[in-house]
Amino acid sequence: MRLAPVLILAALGCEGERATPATGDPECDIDRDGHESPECGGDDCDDARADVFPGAVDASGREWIDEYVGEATNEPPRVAVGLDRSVHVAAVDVRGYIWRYRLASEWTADLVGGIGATSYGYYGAASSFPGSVSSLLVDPGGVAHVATVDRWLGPLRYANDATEPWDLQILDPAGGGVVVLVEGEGAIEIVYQDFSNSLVRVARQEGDAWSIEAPIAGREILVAANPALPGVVHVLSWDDRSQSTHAVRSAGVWTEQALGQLVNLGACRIAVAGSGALHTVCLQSRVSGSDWLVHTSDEDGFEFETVMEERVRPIALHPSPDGSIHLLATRYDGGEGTSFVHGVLGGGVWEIETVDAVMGRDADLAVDGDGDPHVAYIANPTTSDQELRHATLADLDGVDQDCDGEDG
Ligand SMILES: [Ca+2]
Ligand SMILES: [Ca+2]
Ligand SMILES: [Ca+2]
Repeated sequence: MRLAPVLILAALGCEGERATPATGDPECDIDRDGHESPECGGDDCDDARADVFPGAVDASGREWIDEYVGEATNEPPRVAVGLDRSVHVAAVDVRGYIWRYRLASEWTADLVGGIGATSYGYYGAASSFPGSVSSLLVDPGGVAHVATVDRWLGPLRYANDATEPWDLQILDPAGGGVVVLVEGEGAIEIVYQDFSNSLVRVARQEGDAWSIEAPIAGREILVAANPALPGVVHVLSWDDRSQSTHAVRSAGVWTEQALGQLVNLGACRIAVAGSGALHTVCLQSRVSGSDWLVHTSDEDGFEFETVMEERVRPIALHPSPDGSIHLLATRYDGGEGTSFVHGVLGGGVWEIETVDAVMGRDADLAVDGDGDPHVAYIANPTTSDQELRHATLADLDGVDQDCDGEDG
């Protein structure tokens, strides 16, 4: 199940099979497969799917398909899926503005706010220092929440789409590091780092106001919430001497467990499965110089097992409603981009596949209610043609991919 053939065919179609007349208007080729929509006189029978165009191959089974979402810069996008299966992506454009893209029947885009590449006065370096989207969460009511800080540890900001338009407000002028939105018990919360004081802060929404407390210590942190139990939050932290602590909040009470020296947690991602187990996937640096992808969970006492004997970097870890855990990782290739690795841990067994696509390291993963993964990523990361794209596993049975009017 590979992306590359789809992309190659798309490119061939672009060269040799473009219908005439071609307007060249980007609005006429929304899915960017080189074939314009019938409304524009083109021959693309589905201009919302880049894997559907004359010259494509009718396939069966499940395959990764990906599509253009919007313009973007090299800041990690965030992806989240609502209970209604709507896909939400938050990303930063080259001017430093944050957008929320939403896929229901088709993609829509709305402006969350500008975090101030320009207001900070370094417009010329805007592509280097835009705002960044730290966290995106869609709550059970369908409201999307965004939390941001900029690269220079600027203020922590927050907005949601419960009202139009978005209103990006400063929540903590002191800012913070790793910022994660979680569904607390009866309220949205933001868990983040207070670098200056080596504390973990929790901001809790109460009506229109926010209360902020710092219940535990922690310098560098990773945060994950239990998808089945709102209010249960796990924090893995480590100090200057790489001594790690696992803190869990349950029923409002924090308990902490010293873990000693784990692997370099800076190269880890964590997630909590529906069973309540905390899973950690890390790129483990070895003395021999060969780095391996390793996995552990608090269920087995943080004993690490090897997932891949390869240098791949975990980007995101996300629980699935079926109890499995999905992993997104990128493989270094030293070239223009990296291919990505998608793994699923179910029943104690890892299933790993490589998805060949040129992409940067800026990506995110979420899993929808059917257990299907959704990836948001920045394509063409080293060029000026950076694109925000969305990839997912699609069922190809019953799809007329080559536009000849039938499947097969
Ligand atoms: Ca098209
Ligand atoms: Ca198409
Ligand atoms: Ca067909």
